[in-house]
Amino acid sequence: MSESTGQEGRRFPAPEQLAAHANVGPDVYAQAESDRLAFWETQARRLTWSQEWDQVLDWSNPPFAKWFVGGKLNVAYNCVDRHVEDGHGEQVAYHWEGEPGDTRTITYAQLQDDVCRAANALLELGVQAGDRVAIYMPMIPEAVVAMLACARIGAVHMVVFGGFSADALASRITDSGAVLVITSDGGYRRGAPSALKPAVDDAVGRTDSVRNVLVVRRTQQDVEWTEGRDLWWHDVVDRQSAEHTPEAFDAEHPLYIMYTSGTTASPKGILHTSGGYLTQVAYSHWASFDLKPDDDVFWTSADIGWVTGHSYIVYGPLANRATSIMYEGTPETPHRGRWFEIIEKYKVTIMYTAPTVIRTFMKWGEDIPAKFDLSSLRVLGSVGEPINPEAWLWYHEHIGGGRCPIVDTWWQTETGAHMINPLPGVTDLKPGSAQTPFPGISAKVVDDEGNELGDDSTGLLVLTEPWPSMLRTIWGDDDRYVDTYWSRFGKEVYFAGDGAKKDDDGDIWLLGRVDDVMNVSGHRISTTEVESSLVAHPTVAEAAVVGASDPTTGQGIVAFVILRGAAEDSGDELVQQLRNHVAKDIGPIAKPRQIMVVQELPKTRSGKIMRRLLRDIAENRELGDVTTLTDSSVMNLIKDKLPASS
Ligand code: 6R9
Repeated sequence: MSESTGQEGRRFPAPEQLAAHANVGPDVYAQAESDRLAFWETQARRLTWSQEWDQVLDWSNPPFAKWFVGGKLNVAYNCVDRHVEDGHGEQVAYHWEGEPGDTRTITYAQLQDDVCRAANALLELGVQAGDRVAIYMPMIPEAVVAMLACARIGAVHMVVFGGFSADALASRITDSGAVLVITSDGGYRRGAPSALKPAVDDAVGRTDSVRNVLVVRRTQQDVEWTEGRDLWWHDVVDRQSAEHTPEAFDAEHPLYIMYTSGTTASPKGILHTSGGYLTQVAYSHWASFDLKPDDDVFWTSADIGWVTGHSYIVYGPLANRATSIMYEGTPETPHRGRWFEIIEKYKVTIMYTAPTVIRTFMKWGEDIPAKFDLSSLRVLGSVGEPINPEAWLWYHEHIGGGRCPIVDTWWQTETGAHMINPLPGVTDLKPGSAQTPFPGISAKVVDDEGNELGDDSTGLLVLTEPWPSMLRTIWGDDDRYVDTYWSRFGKEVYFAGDGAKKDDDGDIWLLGRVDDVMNVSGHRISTTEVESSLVAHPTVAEAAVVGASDPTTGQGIVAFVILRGAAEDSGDELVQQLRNHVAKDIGPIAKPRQIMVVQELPKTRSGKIMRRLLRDIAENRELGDVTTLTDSSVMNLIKDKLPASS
């Protein structure tokens, strides 16, 4: 990697105290390797099954896997009831913070009552096992209750991020054939109520599978009402009995569909099932974060509309009887210290967030976290994109007080749970690298022909053995499932779509999506590597790099940078300085052809930089689809910056 910070060579050994009491020790890798299936079988025993499986894995028809064949369990029972039965009913499941400052404390016993009532309500509305239920909600506790109520009766939930448009919701409802939509009048966002119900009305009007819309009252906004179809949650759910006997479902019973956008236009409905998914999210949550259910306060800052929310706000933490934080709003409302205030207030011990958030905090400056007591923190996590060493070190120092291991977790909607990450009590950490396949996971770096590469090489990331929380198919489209993930290197090798590099020690560095790996004069250069170098320059807060087609070199490197608050936009001179900095840092081959100083970068609602759009700009094309951008005016800002024919 680049020597940009001069610190990449630094290792951060596991803190002694943490290592001494860690949930998993160094022997876990050998254990998992000696008998992978036995290892996962042991992890499955963390759950309560009403019928034991006959076979751990059926891989007789790849790539269609069945895990814990013949086993039966109820996912909601495992997440809630069993903890109450074990005497932990009074333990807090969620400390919920609304954006306006209202709070709710929900114990496991209350959660059990709420989930049972909601399950009874769904049954009254005629929802049956196997039916699909769309959930389009803000970050309020009813969203979790709705998911668990579905799981409890065997209905398949399909959560759509509340920031998505009516169009996106409509296409997902149609593709999944949802019979019910659970939503709310709205939620709070950046200090104001933001309506949800109008988008549901619009979407449902264009579909024909939905019988009812169940509406939680959150913001008191006026809502249009379709008699006979729309029902208030408080009218239907509150009057139900808090008793409901969970039914055990097959280990392979569908649990949820989560749509994710690929490189093509239509989103893919990723299907996850019950026993294997819950096994791996529970085990990974416990092992990756060293979760101690009696002591820790765990916070995943994602939205439940993303897989990170499903696996590490809902299913993993609840299966492990964790106490979690759930926060409705944005990090800067009503002030830029809001998150740190929450950490201080609830004495959060484990924080899991995304590099884009860290870089935003960096931009705002370390003075803000310094005003709060963050000494409760002991483990930090990162997810969503490669974390550049600069952001890693800032996170480590200014949030983690130099004492908290950072667990950089590589995984995908499709993988369901962590796949490549260090373990906090075991691994010597390297800033910027996800390092090691998770115990029981087989990840390799291969060349274009699928040959495994040795240390010190760059190629494509593949997963060479099935894993319990793997996607089972793309909803309604087995062929697309096979084509997208299991055809490039044969039916038993999962092609992740990410580039990866193995360093001299065999540690894995994720390099971004393969369409983000640039090829300049036949050299492979990662957008991430150039971005890291730029961000390491004292004047740069954030950078996005794309490969723009170039008649001589194949691709040329074009960078978009946001300067740090204090840095003056000193125009051409600074741009030259930055180009030279990268050339010196990585090598002349990585010297950006062009650097543009901008105010903002276009990001998807899940915080990923939309390089496709930047490429369009860099190559002077008409802009592609911007509907999933958080704010499409960002693109105009960037375009305005451009010389007419750059
Ligand atoms: C969990 C999640 C998956 C894609 C994945 C990769 C990128 C996620 C990463 C990471 C480097 C990490 N990604 N975590 N890249 N290091 N720790 O984000 O799922 O939204 O499906 O995105 O995100 O490119 O392929 P999803």
